[in-house]
Amino acid sequence: MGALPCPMRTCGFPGFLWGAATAAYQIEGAVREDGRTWSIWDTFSHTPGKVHGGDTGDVACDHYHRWREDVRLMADLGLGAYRFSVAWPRVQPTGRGPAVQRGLDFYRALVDELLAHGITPMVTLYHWDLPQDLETGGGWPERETAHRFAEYAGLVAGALGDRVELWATLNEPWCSAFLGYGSGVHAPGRTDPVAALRAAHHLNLAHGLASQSLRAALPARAGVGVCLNPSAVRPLTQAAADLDARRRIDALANRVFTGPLLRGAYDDDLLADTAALTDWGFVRDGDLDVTRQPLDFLGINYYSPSVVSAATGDTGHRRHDGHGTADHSPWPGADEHVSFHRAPGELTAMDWPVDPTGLKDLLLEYTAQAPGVPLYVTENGAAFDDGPADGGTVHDPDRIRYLHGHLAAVREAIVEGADVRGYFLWSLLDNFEWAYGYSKRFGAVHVDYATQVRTPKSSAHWYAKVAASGELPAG
Ligand code: IFM
Repeated sequence: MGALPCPMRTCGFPGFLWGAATAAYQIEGAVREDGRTWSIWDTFSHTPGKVHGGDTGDVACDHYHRWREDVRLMADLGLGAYRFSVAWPRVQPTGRGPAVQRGLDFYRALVDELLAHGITPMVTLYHWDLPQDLETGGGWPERETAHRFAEYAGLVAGALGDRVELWATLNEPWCSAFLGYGSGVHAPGRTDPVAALRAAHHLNLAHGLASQSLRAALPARAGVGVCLNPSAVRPLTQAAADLDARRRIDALANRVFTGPLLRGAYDDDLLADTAALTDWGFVRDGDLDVTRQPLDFLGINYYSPSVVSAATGDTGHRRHDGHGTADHSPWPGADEHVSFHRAPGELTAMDWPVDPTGLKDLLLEYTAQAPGVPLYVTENGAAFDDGPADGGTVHDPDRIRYLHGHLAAVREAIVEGADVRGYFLWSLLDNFEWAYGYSKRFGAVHVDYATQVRTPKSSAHWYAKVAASGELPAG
C-alpha cells in the first residue's frame, strides 16, 4: 500500500512518539511477591460477583517475570515509547512510610531495559491500584489520601527521576471517582454519589500535590502531566433540553477535572446541578490553587463518543453510556435529567461505537482550552473478539481499521493546529480488562493466558510499519 500524499510538511506526524500503553494491575501478576500487598483491585476482584468469570489480576500477563521478553517484543515492533504504570502497593504497600526497595528496583530495571532498546518510558503513577489500607482508612473520598499520593509520587520520582522524563500523575480520574465510588462497577465498589464527588475533588488535589512533589524531585527537563478520559459528548438534537443534558454530562465527565486543573475553579453549573447532594464544603481555601499546576503535557485517552438527550423515561438508557448497566449511576444528580443514546457506528466488543471524529474534536477542544500545552493521545484502541493464534498469526482487521481511522483523525487535528506529540496504542498486550476480566482483548499482541505465549496480531505488524515510516498507509 502506498502512503497518502502529503501536500504539506505538517500532514504527517512530525517528531512523533509512537508508543503502546499498559497498566500494572492489568499485566503484572505477582500480586504477593517482593513485599507487595493488596490494592483495592485485589480485594474487588477476589469478591465473588464483581468481575466477569471471577477473574483476578493474580497472574495476568505475568509481566512481572516476563518484562525482558515484553521489552524485546516492543523493540522488535520498533516502538519508540512505552507508557506503563507503577503499582503503588508494590512500592509503598500500606500507602505510607518508606519505599520497598525491591519494588523500586523492578521499575528501575524495566526502565533501564527500555532505554537500552531506545524506547522512551512514560510513567503513570496511579492507574487505579490504591493500597487497600488507604481505602480501609477512607480512600479517595478522604483528603488524607491526596497527601499520601504526593508522598508516594516523591518516592517514585526519587528512584526513577534520573532516567524517566515523562510523568503522568493520574490515569482517568473520572473512572476512579465515578465508577469506583458512584456506580461501584470498579474497585472499591462503593455506590455513594457524594463519596464520588468528594473522590473527584481529592483526586484533583492529589494531582496538584503530586505535581509539586514531582517537580521538587525531578530535573527541570522532566515533563509532568495527567491522563484524562474526556467524554466527547454530543446532544441528540439541537433542542434546548438536549443541549442542557449535554451541558450536565460535560460538567460531570469533563469540567469536574478540567475546571480545577486548567482554570482553578469548579464551574457554577456543576455546583448548582449537584447542590441537592453536597455543598462541596470539602473544597478548602487554597485547594484550587494547588490543583491548577502548570502542565507540561495533557494526556487524552479516547475510545468512543457519547450521545445524550433530555430524559426520555427509558430506564435502560445507561446501557449506552459505555460504563455497564449497574443499578447505581456514575452521574451524580444527572439521572432524572439525562438519557444516553447509542452513538452511530460499528460496535467494538465492548459495545462502544467506533467514531474517530470524537478524537479529533477532543484534540482541537483541548488545544483551545489549554493553549500552549502539548497533547499526547495516551490511550486509544479497541477490543474485538480476536480468534486464537493460528499457525503463529492472529488476524484482526477490525483493529487495523479502528487504528487507521483514529490515527487519521489525529493527523487531521495536527493539520488544524493541535500540538499532538505522540500516540500510545491501548494496549500492547491483551490483559485484565477490569470488571470484564480476561473476556475482552484490547491487545495488539495476543496473550494465550494458559501458556503466556505472546503473538503479535496483524495490527501489531501494521502499527510497526506506521511507526517506522511515520506515515499512514492509504485506504
Ligand atoms: O483498559 C482500560 C484502561 O485501563 C483505562 N482506559 C480504558 C481501557 C479500556 O477500557
